[in-house]
Amino acid sequence: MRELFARDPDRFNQLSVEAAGLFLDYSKNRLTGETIELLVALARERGLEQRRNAMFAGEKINSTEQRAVLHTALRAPRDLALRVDGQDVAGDVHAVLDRIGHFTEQVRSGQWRGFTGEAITDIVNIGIGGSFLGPKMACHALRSFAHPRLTMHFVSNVDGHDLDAVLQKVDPATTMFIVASKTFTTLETMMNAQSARAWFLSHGTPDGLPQHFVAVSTNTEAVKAFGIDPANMFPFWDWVGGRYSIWSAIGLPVALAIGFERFRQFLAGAQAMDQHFSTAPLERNMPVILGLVGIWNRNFLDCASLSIAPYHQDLNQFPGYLQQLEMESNGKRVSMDGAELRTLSCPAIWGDVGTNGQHAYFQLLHQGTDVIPVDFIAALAPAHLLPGHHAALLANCFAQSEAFMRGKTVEEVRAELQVQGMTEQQIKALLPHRVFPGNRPSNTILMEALTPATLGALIALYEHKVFVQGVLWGVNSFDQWGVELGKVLAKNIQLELEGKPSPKLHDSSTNGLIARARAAL
Ligand code: G6Q
Repeated sequence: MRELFARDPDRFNQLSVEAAGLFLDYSKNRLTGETIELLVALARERGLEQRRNAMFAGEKINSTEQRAVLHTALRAPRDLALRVDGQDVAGDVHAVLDRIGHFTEQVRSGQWRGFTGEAITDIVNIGIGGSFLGPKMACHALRSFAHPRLTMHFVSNVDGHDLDAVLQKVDPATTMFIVASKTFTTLETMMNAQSARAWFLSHGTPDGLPQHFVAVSTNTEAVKAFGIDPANMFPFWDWVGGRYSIWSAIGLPVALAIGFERFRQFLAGAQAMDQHFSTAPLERNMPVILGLVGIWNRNFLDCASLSIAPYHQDLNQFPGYLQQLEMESNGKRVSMDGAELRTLSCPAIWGDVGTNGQHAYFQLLHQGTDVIPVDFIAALAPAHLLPGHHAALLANCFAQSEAFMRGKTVEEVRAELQVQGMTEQQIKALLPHRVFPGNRPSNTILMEALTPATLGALIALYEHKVFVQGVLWGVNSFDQWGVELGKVLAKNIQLELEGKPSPKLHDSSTNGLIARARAAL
C-alpha cells in the first residue's frame, strides 16, 4: 500500500465515495482501481443488480421462508406503489407510522398518564435479538437528542438478573413496558414479559395494565392472549426480518426517545442510502464498494474477521449491532440452492470504540499473525462542548489507519533506535519486536455529525453491504435457522432441571452438568 500511495497522488480521491451524508475512504486497502473494476464485473456476473431490484420490488427473495424482504419499504415515501400478496405496503406502513407519531407525542408531552395520574418517566423495552439490539443501539447513539424526562431501559436476557436490575430502579406508577416480539412466542421475551406483568400487578392495579403495557408484534392473537389490547399494539409484517426491523414499530423506543420528527429524519437518512444503492453505478455505489472490499479481504486475502472501530462513544453498541446484522445474515455454509459453498462466507465481526480498543486488542491488529481489516467510523463534529477532546479523538482515528497501512520498516526502527543512542547489539535484540509489517487494510467512514439522519444512512449502508456480500456468496441473507435451533434446544433440559419427565437422551457431559445443577437448585 505504501507503494500504491507513492505511485498515485490522487489515490484518495480515486478510492473514496460520498453518499447520503456519509463519506467512505477505501484507499487504505490492498487494491487498485482495476481490482474494483474486476470485483464489479464479478458482482454483475452474480446478478447483483437484478437481485437488488428484486428485493426493492418485493419479490420473495427469502426463499427458505417464502418471504419478501422489504425493510426498505419501511422508510419509503407514502406514495410508494407496492403491493405484496394484495397488501398495500406503503399504506400499512404509514398508517402505523401515524399511530406511532400520535402515541409518542402523548407519552412525551405527559398527556399519557399512568394509573396514579402521573406522566411516564421510564420505558422498559422487553425483547431480544432483532427486537432489542437495534433500538438499544440507536437510543444510545442518539442520546444527545433524547427527551430529558424519559429514561430508556432494555431487558433481553432470560437471566432474571437482567429484569431484576431494571425493576429495582423503576416506579410502577410511571413505567411503561413495551413487549417487542415479532412472533410473540420467543421464550426469553415471554418469560420477561410475564414476570414484568406479575411485578406490575403486585405493585399497581389490574386496571392500570392498558396504560403500562404496549406491544410491538406481527402476532395479534398472541398479544391479545397475553392481555394487551390490540389498540395498544403496533403491528409490523412477516416481510420485515428481525435484524432489519428497527425501521418498523420495533423502533418505538427510538421514536419515544428522540421524538417522531427526528425518527422520520432517521428513516429519511436510510431512504437516502436506499436511493443511492438502487441508482448509483456499481463502481460509485457505497454499499457495493464496501461489500466488494469485504469480499476482497475475505476471499482473496483470507482475512477471517473484521473489526469495527467507531471513534464515537455513543456508537459503542454499533459493533454488537453489526455482529448480528452481518453474522446472522451471512453466517451460512450452503447456497440458495442448498449446495455447500465452495468459498468462505461471512467473517467474524467484532470491535469496540476507539480509543479504548487501542489500549487493548489493537496490539494484535498491528503485530499479530492474523491480518484483520478494520472499519473506522467517525463524526467530524462532536455533540459536546469540551475543548480539545474531539481533535484528540480524530487524530487517534486517522493515526491508527495510517499506522496499519504504513507499518514501520526495519530501517525506520533502526534509525529511531540509533537516535536513542542504543548499541548495535541492543538494536539487534529489539529490532524484530519494534517492526510493524503494515499493509493492513482499513476503511474509514466519516459523517459531519452523528444525527438521526446520518445514523439511518450508516445502518442502511451496512444492511446493503450485507446484501451485496450475500449475493456474491450466493447465500440467503434473510433466514436464520441457527437461531431457530436455539429456540427449541433448551426446552427438554429445562424440564429435567425442574424435575419433570423428559426424554433423557444426552451425552455424559450434558447429563453431568444437569445433575450438578439439579443438586444445587
Ligand atoms: C433476527 C432474528 C432474531 C429475532 C429474535 C427475536 O433476525 O430472527 O434475533 O429477532 O429471536 O424474535 P422475536 O422478535 O420473534 O421475539
